[in-house]
Amino acid sequence: TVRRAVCPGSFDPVTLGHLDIFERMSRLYDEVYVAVFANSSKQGFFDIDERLEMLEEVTADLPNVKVDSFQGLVVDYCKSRGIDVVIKGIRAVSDFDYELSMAQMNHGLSGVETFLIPTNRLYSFVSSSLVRDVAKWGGDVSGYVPETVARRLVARLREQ
Ligand code: COD
Repeated sequence: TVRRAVCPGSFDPVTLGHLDIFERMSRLYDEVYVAVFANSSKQGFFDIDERLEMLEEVTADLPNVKVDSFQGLVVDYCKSRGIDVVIKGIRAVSDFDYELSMAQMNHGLSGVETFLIPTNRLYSFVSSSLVRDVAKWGGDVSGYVPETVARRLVARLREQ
């Protein structure tokens, strides 16, 4: 049987912390789905298509990683793709409470398992929102996001 896992997220934008998790999981699973979940109540900085483009670019050298998007519940996404494991990165204890309750909710809804993976210590303080904020005020984010993302952030902020 094919072992499939999903890394769900907003990825607005993808960071080196996310990418590190994708790479590590691509060695453990036959197929890793990186899925952008549209949050209807949150406008977002990059639109879904731009986030998908960036994800495609940064995972191009990982042949078993598939980029996707979905509107709805993670458990319904899993059912539709035949996925039985959800992967979440844990940066610090502060991530744990929220991830634990989502894992328990998702398990209760459909029996899907969630594996919490400790982040690479190099990226434990990196989040999409901090990256957006630093970039917004002209700070250098090149150590925290892939090059293509850094370029798009600068270009986007110049337009505004
Ligand atoms: N290093 C490692 N992992 C990281 C890092 C980092 N530096 N930064 C973030 N991560 C992890 C996060 O912990 C998370 O697991 C994942 O990467 C994605 O991060 P984000 O910030 O892009 O995404 P979130 O946290 O906004 O995503 C939330 C979801 C989309 C997963 C959640 O809202 C969801 O499941 N939505 C779908 C609807 C649903 O099913 N809701 C009910 C859930 S019980």
